[in-house]
Amino acid sequence: MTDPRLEALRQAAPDLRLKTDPADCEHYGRDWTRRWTPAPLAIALPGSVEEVQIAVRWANEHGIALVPSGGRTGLSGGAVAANGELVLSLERMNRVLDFNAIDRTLTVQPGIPLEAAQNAAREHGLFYPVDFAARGSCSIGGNIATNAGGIRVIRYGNTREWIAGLKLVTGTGELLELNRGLIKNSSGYDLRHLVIASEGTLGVVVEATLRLTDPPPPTNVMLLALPSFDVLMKVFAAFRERLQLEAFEFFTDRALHHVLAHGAQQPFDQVYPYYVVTEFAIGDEAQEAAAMAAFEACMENGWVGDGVISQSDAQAAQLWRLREGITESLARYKPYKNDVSVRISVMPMFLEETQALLGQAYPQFDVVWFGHIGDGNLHINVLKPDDVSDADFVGQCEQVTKLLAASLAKYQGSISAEHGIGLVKKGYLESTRSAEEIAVMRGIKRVLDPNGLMNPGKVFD
Ligand code: 2HG
Ligand code: ZN
Repeated sequence: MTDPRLEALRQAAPDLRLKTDPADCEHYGRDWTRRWTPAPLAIALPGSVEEVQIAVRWANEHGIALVPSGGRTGLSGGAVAANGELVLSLERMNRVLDFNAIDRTLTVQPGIPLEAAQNAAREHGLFYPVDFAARGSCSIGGNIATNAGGIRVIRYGNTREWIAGLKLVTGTGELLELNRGLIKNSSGYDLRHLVIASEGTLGVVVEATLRLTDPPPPTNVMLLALPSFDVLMKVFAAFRERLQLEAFEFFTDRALHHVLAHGAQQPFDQVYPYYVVTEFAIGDEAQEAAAMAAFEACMENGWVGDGVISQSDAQAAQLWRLREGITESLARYKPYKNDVSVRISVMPMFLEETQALLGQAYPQFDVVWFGHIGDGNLHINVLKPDDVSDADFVGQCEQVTKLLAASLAKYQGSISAEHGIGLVKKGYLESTRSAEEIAVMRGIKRVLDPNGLMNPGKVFD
């Protein structure tokens, strides 16, 4: 290693692992977006909070930008390092530090995968409810950075709800301990919540205390086939009214087509244009009867054309695979992704308008819709045809996203429901946040990161 700046870092922290191999730079320099060419200066893998602090102080001394890095399963370019940054991978800091049965908390290092944290909670008879398909590879630090949502938000809320406390190394290398696991704390600004969803722009999360809850009741999973789009919110209302919903997810026949092509099993003999996977509590007979009543009401109204209810855990997993396998089944088409949200009450109007907009704007592209409809969150994946160049494709999709952003501004929605702004959505931040709000965000960043070294260029310039 010849770069004198890296030599200085090695001397300051002899146990800090540094990687500069082109293959490592490629691997650690990007997330699931494939738009940017990774070009970091190097990768640092700290093993302790002190090493993170040393790296941050070193970055300030040498004016080098830092990109905090978790599982890099992000979809907005938040963990991309394409400009000579030092990637600070937290993957070695992946342990459970403490379980407190009385507080019902689990304290973890940021590099722990979501699934490992879920399993640790389960081993103690408790439940960490944030959940989504990337659970095996994403990290808790990354979940905090984006305020990750997923498939159980309808019941449990986003990551934010489950962070009882966290430790942050700021952009100047100070260690802040935020909220300390307290349930009640009215002692001024709650800086913990500023850090959640800040996408590594305010500092590096080096520890998190997760709140745990009771394990969920026994549940059933139902797959519903819908004859048209406009009945979707009616089906949702019918189920929500009667059942304690743990999840309510929708996808289109195009989504199903790709998941089936990827190895999943065909659920119905007939093809329907829209589908819903819903999971709900069946703790007692009354709840089971309510589930059947919701289903029958939808059938009678013609809102549902067919349905299947899981008879075993294996069948439940099979039904879930139809929804959870979508992102992976689309990856080879380099999809352009929108991740938008509006309030549930305006969802029917917004969906109608968006469907018309996208139908006109993308007549030639395969557009796949799915998402957490019960949370007002829609994922739109536009698939790149093989014969269109990356640049042309992104250019066309950006034009449509401008129109979508205008519609979101009208409905007071968000250009990023759960994936973050990163690099991908920063051009549309103004559709979701006022100029005054963005100015306040910039001011906050200046306080915690005065030299602008923490994940620069992400969220805003
Ligand atoms: C999901 O809900 C994820 O499956 C990924 O948020 C969404 O790939 C996407 O657009
Ligand atoms: Zn999602």
